[in-house]
Amino acid sequence: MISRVMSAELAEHAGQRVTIAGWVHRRRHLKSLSFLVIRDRTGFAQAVTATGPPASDLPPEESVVRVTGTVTAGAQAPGGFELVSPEIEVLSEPFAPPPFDLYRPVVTATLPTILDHAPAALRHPLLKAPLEISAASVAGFRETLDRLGFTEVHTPKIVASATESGANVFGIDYFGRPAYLAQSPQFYKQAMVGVFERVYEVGPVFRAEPHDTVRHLAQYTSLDAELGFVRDHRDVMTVLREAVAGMLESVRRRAAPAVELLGAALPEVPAEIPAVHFTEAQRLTGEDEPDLSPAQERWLSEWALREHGSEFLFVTGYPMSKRPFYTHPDPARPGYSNGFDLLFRGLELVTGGQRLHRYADYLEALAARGEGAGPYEGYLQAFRYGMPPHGGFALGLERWTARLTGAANIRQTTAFPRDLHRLSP
Ligand code: AMO
Repeated sequence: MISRVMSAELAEHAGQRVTIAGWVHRRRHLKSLSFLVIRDRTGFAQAVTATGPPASDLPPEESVVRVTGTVTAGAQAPGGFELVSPEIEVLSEPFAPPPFDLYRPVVTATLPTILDHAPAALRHPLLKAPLEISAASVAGFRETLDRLGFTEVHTPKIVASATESGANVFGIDYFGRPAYLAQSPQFYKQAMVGVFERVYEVGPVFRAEPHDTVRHLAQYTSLDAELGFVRDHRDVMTVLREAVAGMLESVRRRAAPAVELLGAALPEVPAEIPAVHFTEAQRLTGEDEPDLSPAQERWLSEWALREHGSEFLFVTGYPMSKRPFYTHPDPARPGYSNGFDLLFRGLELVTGGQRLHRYADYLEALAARGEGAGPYEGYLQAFRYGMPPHGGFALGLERWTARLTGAANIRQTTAFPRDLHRLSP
């Protein structure tokens, strides 16, 4: 490693001559003083030259430099300490200026410009912050499920059949055979319940979404969990509540500066998240469509906040006709399922539920939908050999981060979004 002190540690080295390294965030010249602000992974540090070159002679913004100087208290410096009498070594000179000024406290570029120039643009603290919150959320998800006895699994993303409905699946040529990009690890996470009882996966999933919306991507990160020996979907909802609470706790602990920079208001997770049955949700919103519209989801979220003081709301018991064939019916209400969604701040964040677990039930469910078992043979193997009652859920990471940070567009919450139009960078 290049030997260096991190910017956040300068105070521990007061009076010493140390070396820091990072990117030139900003050059400035004030009277006879020139300032160089260096950005590293822990924050910012400032170097001051009293008699040195004017700002225009300092290495330009986004140069990668090593700066050796004496750590001295400086009231205006980030963290209260700065480097004086610096020697500057340039490790890499930028070939071109960044697409917009990365040092300005506000982002002056439009979203398309940001996305077109993501490798540089994401260095801006405001654009990096959602990614820090996203990373902290995943760490909290893993931590919580590890604690609850789950095993992390990694399942194939090249698969032989669609899981969530044929319509929005990407087809690929797999050595001359048709194959698909996985829309969800659904079948594999269920199979792995037969191996580990409790599993989770953090991975990419692919949806050929034909619509350009602020909440859909063609590739997103799915936080999936699946667990055996449940009584019904309510046990899954309890685990999901724990996972969400753990994600928030981790964001508070690991990403506090990003939360503060964005002014993000983090929600409280109620000890028990309020739940309404699908039919009750329809009654409340005064509509009886077979699915909930985005407008109904927004209305229900406002209702939950008003009536229950909760930014989260479970909607349970979706109609069987609106759920995939693996969904377990509600034994007490014909036509309705043991499937649920979790709404968060007006948006569907999670889908989950109890699954069928008997082989014969799968054959019957497929037949009822006019489908043969053929394409699902690989999947159905798990159920030939004994599976416990089980269920699980999938949480869309980018939607979560968007709702936490107040990002209007899901594209602001992932480094290199893929959508109808965007394949590069
Ligand atoms: P579903 O298809 O509802 O369920 O997806 C689960 C969650 O993933 C997110 N999501 C998306 N995020 C960004 N862009 C998209 N195009 C997109 N589509 C979905 C949402 C959604 O709630 N196998 C089931 C889950 C399960 O039952 O375990 C499934 O995939 O946040």
